[in-house]
Amino acid sequence: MLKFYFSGAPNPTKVALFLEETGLPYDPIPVDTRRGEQHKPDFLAINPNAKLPAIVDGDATVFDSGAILLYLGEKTGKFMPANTPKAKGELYSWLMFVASGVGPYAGQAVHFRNYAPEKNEYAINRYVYEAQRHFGILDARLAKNKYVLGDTYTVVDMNVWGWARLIPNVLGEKAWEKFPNLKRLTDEISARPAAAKAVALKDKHKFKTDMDEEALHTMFPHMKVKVA
Ligand SMILES: N[C@@H](CCC(=O)N[C@@H](CS)C(=O)NCC(=O)O)C(=O)O
Repeated sequence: MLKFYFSGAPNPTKVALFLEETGLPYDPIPVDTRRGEQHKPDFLAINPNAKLPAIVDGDATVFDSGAILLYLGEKTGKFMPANTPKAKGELYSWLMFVASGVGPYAGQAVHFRNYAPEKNEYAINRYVYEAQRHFGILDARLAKNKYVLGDTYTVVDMNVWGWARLIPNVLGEKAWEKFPNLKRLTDEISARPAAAKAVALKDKHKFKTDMDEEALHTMFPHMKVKVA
């Protein structure tokens, strides 16, 4: 059975959404990042980048949420756009846009707002600005299309949902006012039974919740290593 390595964080939750939407049988394997389990050799053999999510499906090992969504979409043929060059061009572009823009900027915005030891206004402004700009691009796209790729719900919407549902944490409580179209999509997906199951998956395991020194140092190792 497909092994799904997960935590309760945004990137694994997108993959949980796909698995729940399709009903593909899977074995959920918790990896507690606040206890440093992502750095254990057994897990590094699956994802050398020491992050969640990852899957092992027969002899295939896949890590990075966008890659996993694409892999599972191709494997099942579900939640994929038409198999045409035009539709594939859009699929790859928007998946990579989320992977290289939305995720990293939103993640850094949260890091500098909540976890950096000093409040660095320049860093906070840059990352919040860029996260907001990326969500704005999605919002404009969704003003014209029901879903990111057009008329149908696809893996790209799942990839977007993983971060968009956390917009208040990334940009502040009032941020939804700026993205009414993205809010419509996010609310629609969050109301699906599969989304409720994906979000609830973390409750089946007792993940560490404290962001104590052990957690900070294991998730942000640069805090104790000076390289610049
Ligand atoms: N590009 C990766 C990013 C994965 C990622 O940053 N995962 C976070 C949770 S959302 C993680 O495992 N963090 C633990 C750590 O950095 O130690 C993806 O999209 O899957």
